[in-house]
Amino acid sequence: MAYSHKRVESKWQKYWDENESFKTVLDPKKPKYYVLDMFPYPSGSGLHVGHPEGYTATDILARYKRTKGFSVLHPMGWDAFGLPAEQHAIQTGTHPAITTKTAIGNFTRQLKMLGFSYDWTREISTAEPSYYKWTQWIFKRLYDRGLAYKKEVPVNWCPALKTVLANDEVIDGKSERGGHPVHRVPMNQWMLKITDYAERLLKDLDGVNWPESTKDLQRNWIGRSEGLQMKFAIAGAPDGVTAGSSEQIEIFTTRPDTLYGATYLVLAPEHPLVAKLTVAGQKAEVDTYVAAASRKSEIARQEQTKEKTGVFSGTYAVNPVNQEKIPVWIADYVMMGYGTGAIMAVPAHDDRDHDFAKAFSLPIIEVVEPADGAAAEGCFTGEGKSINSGTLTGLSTKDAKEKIIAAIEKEGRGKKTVNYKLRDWLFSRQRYWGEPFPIVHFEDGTRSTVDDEYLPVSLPEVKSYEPTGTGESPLAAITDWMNTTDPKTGKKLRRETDTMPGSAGSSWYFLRYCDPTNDKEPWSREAEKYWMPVDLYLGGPEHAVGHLLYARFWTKVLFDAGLVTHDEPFKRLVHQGMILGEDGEKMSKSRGNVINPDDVVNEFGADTLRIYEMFMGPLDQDKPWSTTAISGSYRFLARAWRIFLEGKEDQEIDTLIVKDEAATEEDLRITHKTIQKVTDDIEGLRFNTAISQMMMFVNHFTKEPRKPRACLKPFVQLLHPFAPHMAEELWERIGEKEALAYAAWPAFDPKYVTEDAMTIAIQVLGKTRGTVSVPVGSDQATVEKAAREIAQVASQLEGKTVKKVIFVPGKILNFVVG
Ligand code: ANZ
Repeated sequence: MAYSHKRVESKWQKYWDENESFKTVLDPKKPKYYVLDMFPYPSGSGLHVGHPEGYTATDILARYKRTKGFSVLHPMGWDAFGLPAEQHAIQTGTHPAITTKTAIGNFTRQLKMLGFSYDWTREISTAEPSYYKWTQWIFKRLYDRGLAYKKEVPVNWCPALKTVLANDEVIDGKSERGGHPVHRVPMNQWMLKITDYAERLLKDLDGVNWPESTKDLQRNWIGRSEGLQMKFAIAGAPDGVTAGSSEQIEIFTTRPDTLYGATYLVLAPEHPLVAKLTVAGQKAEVDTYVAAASRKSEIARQEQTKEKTGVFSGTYAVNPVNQEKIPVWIADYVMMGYGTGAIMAVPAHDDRDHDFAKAFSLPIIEVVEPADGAAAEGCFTGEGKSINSGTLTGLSTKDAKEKIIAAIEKEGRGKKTVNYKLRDWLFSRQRYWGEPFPIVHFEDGTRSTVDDEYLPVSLPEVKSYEPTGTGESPLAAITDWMNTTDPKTGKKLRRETDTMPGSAGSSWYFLRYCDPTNDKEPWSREAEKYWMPVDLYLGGPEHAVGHLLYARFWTKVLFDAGLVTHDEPFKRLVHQGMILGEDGEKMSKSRGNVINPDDVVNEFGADTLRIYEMFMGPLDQDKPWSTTAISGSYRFLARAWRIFLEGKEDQEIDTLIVKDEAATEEDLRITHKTIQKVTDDIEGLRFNTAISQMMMFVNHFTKEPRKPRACLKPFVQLLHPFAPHMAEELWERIGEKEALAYAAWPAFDPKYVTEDAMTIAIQVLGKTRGTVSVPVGSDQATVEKAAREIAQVASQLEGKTVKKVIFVPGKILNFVVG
């Protein structure tokens, strides 16, 4: 083996570490480039091969931009609070801080082993008091701006596990872990008013360079709908119980044009009017139904295919446009959390209402037809033209909406409304391993934030990590931490015992990297202004909504508070695809198809792993691992190495054969073409094709005996972002003194990269009279024109008739004259 990756890689990793080669300083004279990876949760199992995919891509950019004269911010840190460390603590009693520290140590070793050029002096961890101090500080700014409040909200409460569960921890009304029943119960929770920012979060997506699919996911999540909110009067029930009730049912509809087709109303089971409007005879049935609905998840309730269930309240309302009495039903396909929690049902034009009306034999009245008058198949949910709709009949959907909205508004019965699907952010957890809130409660029930000078509110030591069973966090069991006194007034206080969710610390970490050791403020203005926004952010598509939306929200709040200068944090976003197992399935322990990066690096080296993961295919696509293909990447590097060493296999050889000899035209063409292609491809994140081009370069110089410095030196520079260890070693061996990591990126000479020319022999009656040089792929007409301009050819043709022209593309053009 000609190349000892172990020796070379550890040599350069040590060198970078000792020299702090990638330490970044703010240099106002230089342009900046901020390239960021989504920081990892330091799990006990270490890196998987999916991590280095994104990290190599950003490392290539970071290394490339440094050589282009940018001041590059390329940091790494740890999203260190989280459930697994807490669960481990419950099982073993080991403090989450200890588990987390061990995991961080392992991650750091692995990242260094891969040669990533992070500025390790900027490392942060969200679970460190010096970091979460500022998370608490930011929470205070949200609180002071009225964006944090406490509210009774329905949460997933699992009595057996004594804890609140996130939606994705509940499957079919049972806990994912253990399969215990989960109920929706109201609990007092911290909420953040992200809904205040719905419109801006939506609108500003237009200005960022993100994958369209991710923007769409955010748009759908925010879910803006324009419609009408209107009130229906109660007609009462035949038994007189609710007759003449002054209650009104307020609904939200995006299709007010279908009002004539509304044949019943539906209340969500949790709607406060359910109890008031249910007649005595229906009470038992309604109570049973409401209880059953509380055990279902929202997702299950909204399933389009699920059989519709519901129960009649016994009461009727009045459709104001035609005075029809329409029944009021209770059904779980209507959600309390959206719009008003009540709907007018139009079974002819809404699928859910249609299924429901069929199931309960309710009337279906068609009030819209397709604009072209064609017969609609089944339930027509599109827009078209109103029919059977009084004064709306004949109008287009758009005009009908406007007309009915104006009429209802005039009557004072409703108003045009914009609704968002986006809900406020449930921001509290009843857990130990999270940021404590900087909040204290007084005996009189009022509360206050903790003064900045007393931050951070540190997590105290606990003996047991189990939740208390009352719905409170383990912090509530530490009474001498929880009960305290105000240092200023001496008043008795009780600390907030909830902690913040995992997404708190990750909603602003990109700001902390700008100025990570500042202990006076979360970041200096100067640092934020210089570094932000992030120029390239790379991470998995699973964060399309949660993290990316929360980070945008906090950035906008901080912008409004005058604390940052940009209101969008991530200018360009890219998702890497998933690396699948060799069997094409998702890697998982149970399938036994997991590849461990430690093993790969040990066998083939970090440079090979980097090259291989970038060569697998386009960055954003899912791709299966291939052991055969990784050997191919290894061989490519071995061949590149051999160009420089005179075929001698001995790794200790340091007589390189790079010479200051002249390069041929062809040598220069392939070199400059490679510079051009690799440069373009790095900018466009097309790393696989950049590597293909470098392979062509290597093939060329493997065949050629010449080793001109003018070609091989720039090649080392192009190789450097991809395979930095080997590149550093070659750089040193060819005697370059300047630091490779900062040596100016090679420029290509356009004269060598213009479309390649080809030479074609020109014959007259089979005898060669000259040659022409034309662009590759030129057609007969082009070649013929060029040929006629050659003097010898022109003189041969003079006075003769060209009977035929024989053209062999790429080779010969023959004039047959008579
Ligand atoms: C009558 C109607 C007729 C509707 C029609 C649709 C089609 P988006 O676009 O998602 O905002 N709706 C309103 N509130 C609801 C709730 N809390 N739970 C379940 N469904 C609810 O959808 C708005 C439409 O969803 C509303 O317009 C309402 O049904 C229903 F041909 O009203 B529509």
